[in-house]
Amino acid sequence: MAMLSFEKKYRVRGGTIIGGDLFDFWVGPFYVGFFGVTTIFFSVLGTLLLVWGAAIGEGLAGQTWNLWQISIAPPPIEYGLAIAPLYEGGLWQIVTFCAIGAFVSWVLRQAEISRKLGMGYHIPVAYSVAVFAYITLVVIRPVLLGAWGHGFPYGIISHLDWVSNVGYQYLHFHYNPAHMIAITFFFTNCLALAMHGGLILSVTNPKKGESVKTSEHENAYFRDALGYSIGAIGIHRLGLFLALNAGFWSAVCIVISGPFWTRGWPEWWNWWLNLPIWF
Ligand code: UQ2
Repeated sequence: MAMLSFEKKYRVRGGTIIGGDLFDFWVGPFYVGFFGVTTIFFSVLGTLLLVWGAAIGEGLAGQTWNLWQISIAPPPIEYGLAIAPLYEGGLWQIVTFCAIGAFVSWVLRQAEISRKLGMGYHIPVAYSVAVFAYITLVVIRPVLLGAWGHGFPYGIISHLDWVSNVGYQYLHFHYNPAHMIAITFFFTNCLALAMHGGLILSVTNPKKGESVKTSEHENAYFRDALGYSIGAIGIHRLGLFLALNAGFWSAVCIVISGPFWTRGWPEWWNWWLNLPIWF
């Protein structure tokens, strides 16, 4: 692949966390690095194990090549936090290990590239929140509940069934206060990105013969419409804040379900009725 004229300037040595110069090179447009190698290793191994598991079938469940029905499930609850036999959840455990290995490798590769370019760590920090949400689901919460069986199965339909079942286990999951906060962040994030995307496209797509509008126009639009403009950097800080909080409160809402609250979520709100201010 051809290198863009300015790209060479940014292909600087150093910034590696592990391996020194050993993997400090590019393959085509891609930076490799030690963590590029470990990312490839874990993602290829994990994916092959999923395909292999689907091919041989797991436990009593008959194998299927129906893409929607393929599922690699965690061990039964009875296995607790032990290592399970391969076809009784062991495969899920190894795949989970590979997934975490690949995700953490990717975070560290992002960090190496940030260091190399002298940038801040915003990108690896942001991605880490998504990885944290995944690890909360398949490690932190299962460990707090004492069984790997509390992880979610790796399958298209099966993971949806898992979400539905766990939701109903708490009667009505929408009464979970952390879930409410997470959803509010997701929706506000949608609003902010729609406003930002809409604004940028509107100023950069002038009619034929007209020139692209400036940041003055961007500010003026929202001052006219709302009496306030958050600014060009501000909107990106807001976007990062909203997105990170959406992921973070998602992790919180599931980790408190079980380890810290075992009844239905609607009942949690009884604290309000139990305030000593009513007569
Ligand atoms: C803005 C601005 C941008 C933007 C957007 C706004 C010039 C290019 C979208 C407007 C954003 C506001 C008023 C904040 C809205 C608050 C929430 C919680 C959704 O002012 O600066 O830069 O893209």
